[in-house]
Amino acid sequence: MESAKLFDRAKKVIPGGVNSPVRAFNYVGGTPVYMVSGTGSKVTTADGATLTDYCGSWGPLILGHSRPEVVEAIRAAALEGTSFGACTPREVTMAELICELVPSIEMVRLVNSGTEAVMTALRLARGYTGRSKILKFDGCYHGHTDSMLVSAGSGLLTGGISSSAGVSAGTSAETFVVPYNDLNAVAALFKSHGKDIAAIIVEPVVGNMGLVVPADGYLKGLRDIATKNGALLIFDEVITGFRLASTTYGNIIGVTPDLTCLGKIIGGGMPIGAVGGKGDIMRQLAPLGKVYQAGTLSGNPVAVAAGLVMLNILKKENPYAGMTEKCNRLADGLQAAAKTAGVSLCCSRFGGMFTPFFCTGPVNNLAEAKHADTKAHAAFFHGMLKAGVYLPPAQFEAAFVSAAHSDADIDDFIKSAQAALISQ
Ligand code: HOZ
Repeated sequence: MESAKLFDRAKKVIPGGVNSPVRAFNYVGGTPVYMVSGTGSKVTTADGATLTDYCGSWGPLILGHSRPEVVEAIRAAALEGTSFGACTPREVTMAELICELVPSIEMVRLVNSGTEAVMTALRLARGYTGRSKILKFDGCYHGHTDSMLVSAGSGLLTGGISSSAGVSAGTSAETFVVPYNDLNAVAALFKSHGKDIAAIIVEPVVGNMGLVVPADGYLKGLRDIATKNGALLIFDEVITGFRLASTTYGNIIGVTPDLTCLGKIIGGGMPIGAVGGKGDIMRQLAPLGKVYQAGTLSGNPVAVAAGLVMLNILKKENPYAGMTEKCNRLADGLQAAAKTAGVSLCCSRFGGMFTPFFCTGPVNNLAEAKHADTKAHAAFFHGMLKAGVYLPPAQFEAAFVSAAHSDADIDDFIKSAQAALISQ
């Protein structure tokens, strides 16, 4: 198998053979599948297989792989020049479009990834409030900046690493952690430490402990507590921004964060990120203010070209109801297949996102997510892979339905799931 051969070569020169840990398949067993191309909902592998892809580069391929208009924008931008390390016209249009689509974002700074967006948001929150502590939630993942690796989700969670080595005790001590979906825990923490907390950061809908949906009133409750205590509220919408509508989730539900972090989702598959929010906070950034942030590739013209075209297509075509409908049908079909097979399964779903948790559920927080049987998940992952369906290779991740998934894809998913679950 070509993938296995590539992985053997990779392990000699790349730590663990991968450039991002979840890809190593350590959590499902076996060796990673190497992707060589993708069109619409399908990817082809180095082994010559065609798979229906529900990982979608972890969210940003809302229009599917290689949407022609996006590819053409990348090609045209690259012909004009791949990087200038200087101002370019398109970054202005991109910033204007983000501010138009997300009213809580009055000003925006483009960066290169969600991790960078979060780093910048935290620094801004500390600079603006003059406070040092940040509150995050158990199992939420905000990229790999040091202080956010405490009790983090995604690859750390799946790998059983509660906090990364190499993060100083001093840095970890700046992060408070409480369970997600528990306003009382937040209120209690603010009672004892409210004067030190610069910001609450949250994935408004969590994708990184598997998909976990906020309880009614939870995000509004966070807003109220932050406001009452002079702390900022940061929504990490690296997964949810433009995934549920052509705006942020905060805007959909009418809860206004002070800052919003966006990531790969605004790049149409190219590396990009952004942090935006209230003007008086954003104006603290250098060169206007004293909070420093910089980057040669920030606002890279090729990434911006791809993102602009994708965001404009999303605005025009509004594919969200269709994605939600397909995702619900997939999740219902999966749930029914599990019932028939006698497998304990709770399929979380929200818009075009889903996670099959292998436990009875419901899953409202990390403690409940951890009830999932990861061995059953691994068996399901491989059963689906054999049937030509590619899912995120870890239990504690969200999967994605794109606008390019067809009704036939969903039918095929359900049929494959029925067979995979019966043989578990
Ligand atoms: N941390 C990402 C999932 N939430 C995985 C990134 C990747 O492996 O590409």
